[in-house]
Amino acid sequence: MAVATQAHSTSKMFDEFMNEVISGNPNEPEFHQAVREVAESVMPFIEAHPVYWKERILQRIVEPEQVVMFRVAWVDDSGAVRVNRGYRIQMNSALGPYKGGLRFHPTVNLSILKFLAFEQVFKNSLTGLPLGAGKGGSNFDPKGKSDREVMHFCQSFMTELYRHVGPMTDVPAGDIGVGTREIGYMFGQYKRIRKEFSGVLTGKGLGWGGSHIRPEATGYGNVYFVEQMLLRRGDGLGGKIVTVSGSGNVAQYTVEKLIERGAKCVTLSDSGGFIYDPDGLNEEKLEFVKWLKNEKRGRIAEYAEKFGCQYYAGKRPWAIPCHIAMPSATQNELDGEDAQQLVRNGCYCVSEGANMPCTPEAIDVFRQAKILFGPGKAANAGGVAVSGLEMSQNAGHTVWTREQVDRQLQAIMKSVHDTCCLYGTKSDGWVDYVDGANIGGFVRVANAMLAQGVV
Ligand code: NDP
Ligand code: 2IT
Repeated sequence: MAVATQAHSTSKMFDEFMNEVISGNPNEPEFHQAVREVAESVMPFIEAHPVYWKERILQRIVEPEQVVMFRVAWVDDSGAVRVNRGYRIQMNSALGPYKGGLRFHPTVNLSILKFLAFEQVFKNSLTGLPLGAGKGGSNFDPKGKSDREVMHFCQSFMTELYRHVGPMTDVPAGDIGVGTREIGYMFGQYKRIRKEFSGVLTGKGLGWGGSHIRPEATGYGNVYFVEQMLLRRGDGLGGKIVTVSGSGNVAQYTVEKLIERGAKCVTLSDSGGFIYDPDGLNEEKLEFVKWLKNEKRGRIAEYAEKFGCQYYAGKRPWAIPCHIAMPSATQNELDGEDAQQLVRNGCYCVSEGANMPCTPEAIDVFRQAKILFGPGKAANAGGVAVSGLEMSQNAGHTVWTREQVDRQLQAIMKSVHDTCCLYGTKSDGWVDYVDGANIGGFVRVANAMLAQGVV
């Protein structure tokens, strides 16, 4: 189905809706940004199907079902008392239990978590799995903290959060600053308080309820999504030069799959700067990155020292010529000028591993140039999809093999891609994946909300 939609709709309905969102949620710029992008795609669809407007579906979707904010007090290694703020945004339960990650980073605030929870609604819908949407976290900074300090923080965090979550209610997972270590400490505390070994969190260790491929899922999934976009043009990944940002969970497994597919990844970054390795990463270099970031918890600059390549302090990798760019660090890390430079340098595919890494100006540049642009809510849906598979395994008291999970992940990414094409193909055959993901994600959750009445 080719849906005739126009980017940047400025209809009366759109303006009325956005004005309400902005005045009702002041000082939340990231939330406004995420809502505006979806509303631009979805409003023409709503205007063509007025029941969604009459039943105030989008107006209900932007209102979290519940927001929990709480004090997290803990004691550091020196015996000093520390205080952080914890959050859980329970955004939408029309499709299943609330589902989405926890982020521990000093920049965390209500606006950032609401934008992430809002994106999650559409992303989780696109997976086709029974997953509602949520997000949470804290302004706690794990950097420079000992394992013991991280444990004390996680225990204090879960001592409040346990009241609000559960395998049929809300199932958190990892995000920036939350990996298997943090999930382990939180799982241990939940089990201790509730006396219950259950699938209350995903991203658990393989030996204690975790799923094969969950650590790999977001990065692998994004590469599978890129393959689908390329395949539609009879193209593939072999020999392609790829720039990746970040060097955490998503970036590492993006690179792993790219190497396997014969592409050459030439950059990685962290909050200090980026490395440029014109020879490309290989398995040995990637093993070093995993050790450096996951065990030593060091800086990406050390890669440049070890392998004798260039490190650019305080810079982002988007000026490096590439065929494909995969931003995989954080929101708004690729702006309009970066986008222009990428397109000028011949980049023809950008796929978001991170959530909202491209600014609205950057997305405008990509859409105007009609390059392949995979928005995060579609391209990085593999992570939450395998979390959904982890929930199924936990509920069935079973463990699937690596091959079984990987096959399902590939099938889900193909289906997410097909949904984008269904709702995003324009009259000239070009696929607007932004419209496709937003409308495709909206339809499933909106119809569930219509069926479930005014709640
Ligand atoms: P990690 O904590 O494992 O890694 C985050 C990486 O991003 C690190 O390299 C970090 O650098 C860098 N980074 C964080 N903040 C900034 C910043 N302000 N400026 C520059 N670099 C920064 O997180 P993930 O890899 O899990 O998450 C990366 C992105 O992917 C996030 O947007 C997340 O929401 C998204 N995502 C994650 C999923 C998952 O399953 N984990 C699923 C879907 C999306 P440093 O080491 O210096 O902090
Ligand atoms: O942004 C995301 O989709 C995640 N951080 C993963 C969420 C999850 O529940 O696995």
